[in-house]
Amino acid sequence: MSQHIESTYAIGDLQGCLESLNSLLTKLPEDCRLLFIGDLVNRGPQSLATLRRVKELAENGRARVVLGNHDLHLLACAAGHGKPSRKDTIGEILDASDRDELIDWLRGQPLLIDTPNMVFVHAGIPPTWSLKRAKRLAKEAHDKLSGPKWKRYLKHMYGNDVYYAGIRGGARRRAIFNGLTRMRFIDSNGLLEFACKGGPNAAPEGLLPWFELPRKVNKTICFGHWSLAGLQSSNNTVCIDTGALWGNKLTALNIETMELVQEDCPMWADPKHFG
Ligand SMILES: [Mn+2]
Repeated sequence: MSQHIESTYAIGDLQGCLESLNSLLTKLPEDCRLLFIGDLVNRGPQSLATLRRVKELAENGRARVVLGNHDLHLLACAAGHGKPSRKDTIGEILDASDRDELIDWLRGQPLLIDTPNMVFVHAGIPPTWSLKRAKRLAKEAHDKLSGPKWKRYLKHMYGNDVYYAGIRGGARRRAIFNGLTRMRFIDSNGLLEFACKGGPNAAPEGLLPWFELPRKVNKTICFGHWSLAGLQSSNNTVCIDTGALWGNKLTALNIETMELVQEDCPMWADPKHFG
């Protein structure tokens, strides 16, 4: 007898848009599983309540999460490295009574989830990385973040380092974070470029969206992070960040059938200002 298996929906970047999430969930099957593609918080209106909600869904066994760059930024601030900027909306989390539970839960989440048909990661997988390398580096960062020395690991998190064999120390962790959670454009030498925040069609001279380069990973990569790439499936990738934050849509993708369910969202920020 075949067992009933609940369907799974991957959900795009929330960035604190709790009402949009709640509305979207009413359109999905009640028993479905959820997989959040990262950037649960920041820039949007309800970062604290959103984080509490996703944590609750995860602890009820209904949701899984991969970490995004904004989630890592929150963890770095919680670790005492850096402060929220003027546009950030994570201050309410840092001030919350349940801050420690929220932060400890968040830092225990992975940077990559691999399934038989698809691999899930916030920004993508650099074209020169094999799936084995991506999983090994994601696990390395996850082990550090979920371990006792996590605060030290998040020191000096920002910098444009790119992975190479033998890379060590701060450059190594930055290369992992950059490759999995920040990457958009890439040059012909495989170097990542972070200054340009336009859409894929706004590529500066000599740069291409990472997903247009020949790649070592054969499996479909589902990612978020690049709302100006919008909902698109090209070259065996699918981007599900569709700009919930800036008045476009929050997207759920059924990862077995590729059915899409979307929610129209109010505008909270200018798309050029979210990084
Ligand atoms: Mn992001």
